[in-house]
Amino acid sequence: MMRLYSGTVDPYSHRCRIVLFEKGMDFEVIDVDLTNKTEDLAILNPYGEVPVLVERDLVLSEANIINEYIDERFPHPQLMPADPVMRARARLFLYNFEKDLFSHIKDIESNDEQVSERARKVVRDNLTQLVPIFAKQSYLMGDEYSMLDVAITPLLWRLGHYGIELPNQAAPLLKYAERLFSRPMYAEAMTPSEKAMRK
Ligand SMILES: N[C@@H](CCC(=O)N[C@@H](CS)C(=O)NCC(=O)O)C(=O)O
Repeated sequence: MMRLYSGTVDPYSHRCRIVLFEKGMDFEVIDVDLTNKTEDLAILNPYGEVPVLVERDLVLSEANIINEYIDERFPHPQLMPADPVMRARARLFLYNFEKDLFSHIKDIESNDEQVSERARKVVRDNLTQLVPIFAKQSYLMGDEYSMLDVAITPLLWRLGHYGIELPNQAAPLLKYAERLFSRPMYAEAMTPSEKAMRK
């Protein structure tokens, strides 16, 4: 059985939990307290970060790498596109999400209000640039739910928690977020602390 070492409020672990629940497979989630890390996490991941996936002698870190592995191992429903061109585009998109959105989360959580406000603005502006996509399609890669939607969901769920307010023109993006949150397994994939982030 797969075991996922997961942070209870960590957006990257949240991504992996979403995929595990979307696939409807058997797995165990091990909550890791990042303020009091155990030795086994350091052994599994020298960077001391969650998420980590363990399956027999395979130990994987990095949320996107873990999620691609789960997707290939359990292909239904398939979350990465089958076509190589679309697959490459999806990977580039995932990379851009890290650079344009997720890499700013650390700064948003900074105690320096100037740093966090600057980071909030970058994320708000980069998210707003995605809005036109939803004029013609329901999800990021078209009309099918995909890995890109998985990847962005934890950020959209945390907008209020991070103090990010989107402009009125972003209404289609917020509607899209509601579509993501209303997926049948979505609530199951969250920890109690994540559920409490948004009422
Ligand atoms: N690039 C990694 C990022 C993972 C990451 O930053 N995890 C943080 C939690 S948000 C962590 O475990 N930090 C270790 C710590 O806080 O001690 C991924 O995509 O999985």
